[in-house]
Amino acid sequence: MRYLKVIAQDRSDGGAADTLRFQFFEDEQWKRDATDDEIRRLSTFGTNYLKCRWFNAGEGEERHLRMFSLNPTGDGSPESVRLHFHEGPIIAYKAAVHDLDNDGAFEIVLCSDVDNDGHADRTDRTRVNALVREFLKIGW
Ligand SMILES: [Ca+2]
Ligand SMILES: [Ca+2]
Repeated sequence: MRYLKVIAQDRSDGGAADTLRFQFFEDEQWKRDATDDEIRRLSTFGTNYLKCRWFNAGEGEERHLRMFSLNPTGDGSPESVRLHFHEGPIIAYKAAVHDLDNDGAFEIVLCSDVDNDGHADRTDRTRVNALVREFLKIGW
Protein backbone atom coordinates (compact mmCIF):
# COMPACT_ATOMS: atom_id res chain seq x y z
CA MET A 1 0.00 0.00 0.00
CA ARG A 2 1.21 3.45 -0.88
CA TYR A 3 0.89 6.42 1.39
CA LEU A 4 2.08 9.96 1.79
CA LYS A 5 3.76 10.66 5.12
CA VAL A 6 3.64 14.23 6.35
CA ILE A 7 5.77 15.41 9.23
CA ALA A 8 5.53 18.86 10.81
CA GLN A 9 8.28 20.07 13.10
CA ASP A 10 8.78 23.02 15.39
CA ARG A 11 12.50 23.35 14.89
CA SER A 12 12.74 26.91 16.14
CA ASP A 13 10.90 26.01 19.37
CA GLY A 14 8.35 28.74 18.68
CA GLY A 15 5.31 26.74 19.76
CA ALA A 16 4.11 26.07 16.22
CA ALA A 17 5.43 23.99 13.34
CA ASP A 18 7.83 25.81 11.01
CA THR A 19 9.02 22.87 8.92
CA LEU A 20 7.09 20.38 6.81
CA ARG A 21 8.44 17.19 5.30
CA PHE A 22 6.71 15.01 2.73
CA GLN A 23 7.76 11.42 2.11
CA PHE A 24 6.33 8.71 -0.11
CA PHE A 25 6.03 5.19 1.26
CA GLU A 26 5.10 1.88 -0.25
CA ASP A 27 4.43 -1.19 1.92
CA GLU A 28 5.91 0.51 4.99
CA GLN A 29 9.10 1.21 3.06
CA TRP A 30 10.35 4.72 2.46
CA LYS A 31 10.52 5.25 -1.30
CA ARG A 32 11.55 8.87 -1.63
CA ASP A 33 11.11 12.41 -0.40
CA ALA A 34 8.89 14.80 -2.33
CA THR A 35 10.60 16.65 -5.15
CA ASP A 36 10.80 20.45 -5.18
CA ASP A 37 8.01 20.49 -7.74
CA GLU A 38 5.80 18.28 -5.55
CA ILE A 39 6.56 20.42 -2.51
CA ARG A 40 5.35 23.45 -4.46
CA ARG A 41 2.20 21.62 -5.48
CA LEU A 42 1.65 20.61 -1.86
CA SER A 43 1.85 24.15 -0.50
CA THR A 44 -1.93 24.49 0.00
CA PHE A 45 -1.96 21.02 1.50
CA GLY A 46 0.80 22.11 3.87
CA THR A 47 -1.09 25.21 4.95
CA ASN A 48 -4.08 23.06 5.84
CA TYR A 49 -1.95 20.46 7.57
CA LEU A 50 -0.30 23.08 9.76
CA LYS A 51 -3.77 24.11 10.92
CA CYS A 52 -4.20 20.61 12.32
CA ARG A 53 -1.46 21.40 14.84
CA TRP A 54 -0.15 17.87 14.76
CA PHE A 55 3.55 18.54 15.04
CA ASN A 56 6.72 17.54 16.83
CA ALA A 57 9.10 19.53 18.99
CA GLY A 58 12.49 20.04 17.36
CA GLU A 59 13.28 17.43 14.74
CA GLY A 60 10.96 14.74 16.12
CA GLU A 61 9.01 12.52 13.74
CA GLU A 62 6.68 10.66 16.10
CA ARG A 63 3.66 12.73 15.17
CA HIS A 64 2.80 12.51 11.52
CA LEU A 65 0.03 11.92 9.04
CA ARG A 66 -0.23 8.88 6.78
CA MET A 67 -2.60 9.53 3.94
CA PHE A 68 -3.72 7.10 1.27
CA SER A 69 -6.49 6.42 -1.19
CA LEU A 70 -8.34 3.17 -1.78
CA ASN A 71 -9.57 2.26 -5.21
CA PRO A 72 -10.68 -1.38 -5.12
CA THR A 73 -12.37 -1.20 -8.51
CA GLY A 74 -9.21 0.23 -10.07
CA ASP A 75 -11.11 2.76 -12.16
CA GLY A 76 -8.85 5.72 -11.43
CA SER A 77 -11.32 7.44 -9.14
CA PRO A 78 -10.77 6.50 -5.50
CA GLU A 79 -13.66 5.11 -3.45
CA SER A 80 -12.16 6.47 -0.28
CA VAL A 81 -9.28 8.49 1.04
CA ARG A 82 -8.03 7.92 4.56
CA LEU A 83 -6.03 10.05 6.94
CA HIS A 84 -4.26 8.40 9.86
CA PHE A 85 -2.75 10.82 12.35
CA HIS A 86 0.02 8.84 14.01
CA GLU A 87 1.87 9.12 17.30
CA GLY A 88 4.77 6.84 16.47
CA PRO A 89 3.31 3.48 15.37
CA ILE A 90 -0.04 4.22 17.04
CA ILE A 91 -2.95 5.87 15.20
CA ALA A 92 -3.94 8.71 17.53
CA TYR A 93 -7.00 9.67 15.47
CA LYS A 94 -8.21 9.38 11.92
CA ALA A 95 -10.47 10.73 9.24
CA ALA A 96 -11.85 9.39 5.96
CA VAL A 97 -13.94 10.39 2.98
CA HIS A 98 -16.01 8.04 0.84
CA ASP A 99 -17.35 8.34 -2.69
CA LEU A 100 -20.51 6.21 -2.59
CA ASP A 101 -21.62 6.55 -6.21
CA ASN A 102 -18.21 6.80 -7.90
CA ASP A 103 -18.79 10.24 -9.36
CA GLY A 104 -15.53 11.63 -7.98
CA ALA A 105 -17.24 13.63 -5.22
CA PHE A 106 -17.04 12.40 -1.64
CA GLU A 107 -20.49 12.23 -0.06
CA ILE A 108 -19.30 10.98 3.30
CA VAL A 109 -16.75 12.80 5.44
CA LEU A 110 -15.87 11.07 8.69
CA CYS A 111 -13.71 12.98 11.09
CA SER A 112 -13.29 14.05 14.67
CA ASP A 113 -11.40 17.06 15.95
CA VAL A 114 -8.63 16.93 13.34
CA ASP A 115 -7.32 20.42 14.03
CA ASN A 116 -7.09 19.80 17.77
CA ASP A 117 -8.95 22.92 18.87
CA GLY A 118 -11.24 20.99 21.21
CA HIS A 119 -14.28 21.05 18.92
CA ALA A 120 -15.39 18.56 16.29
CA ASP A 121 -17.24 20.80 13.89
CA ARG A 122 -17.62 21.90 10.30
CA THR A 123 -14.16 23.45 10.26
CA ASP A 124 -12.67 20.00 10.77
CA ARG A 125 -14.64 18.68 7.82
CA THR A 126 -13.45 21.62 5.73
CA ARG A 127 -9.84 20.81 6.63
CA VAL A 128 -10.28 17.15 5.72
CA ASN A 129 -11.88 18.05 2.39
CA ALA A 130 -9.06 20.46 1.58
CA LEU A 131 -6.38 17.91 2.49
CA VAL A 132 -8.08 15.26 0.35
CA ARG A 133 -8.47 17.58 -2.63
CA GLU A 134 -4.82 18.61 -2.56
CA PHE A 135 -3.59 15.09 -1.86
CA LEU A 136 -5.37 13.72 -4.92
CA LYS A 137 -3.59 16.25 -7.13
CA ILE A 138 -0.30 14.56 -6.34
CA GLY A 139 -1.58 11.20 -7.52
CA TRP A 140 0.43 8.93 -5.21
CA1 LIG B 1 -19.92 10.54 -5.10
CA1 LIG C 1 -11.69 21.07 15.54
